[in-house]
Amino acid sequence: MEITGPTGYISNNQPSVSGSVTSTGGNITGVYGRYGSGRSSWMLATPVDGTFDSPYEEFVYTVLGPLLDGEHIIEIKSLNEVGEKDAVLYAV
Ligand SMILES: [Ca+2]
Repeated sequence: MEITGPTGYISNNQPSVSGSVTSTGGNITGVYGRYGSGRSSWMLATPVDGTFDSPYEEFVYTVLGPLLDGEHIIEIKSLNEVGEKDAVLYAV
């Protein structure tokens, strides 16, 4: 499974992370994001094509509320049918 997305600093206080996931272990069943030093609960990202149901999916994850200025970590994970997980961190 691979996750790609933007890197670097952005100026939006309510950032979105977008990217794509390719699974070699069956269909993708979900892509989730969370953020913050205490880590919010995992929230389902939005599938660009409407449903997480195939081996390749594009997603968009937007944080729930505005972030304070400064550096924040957004964590993205994906799950597939055989239970494999992958995760990546973004600094914004
Ligand atoms: Ca799909």
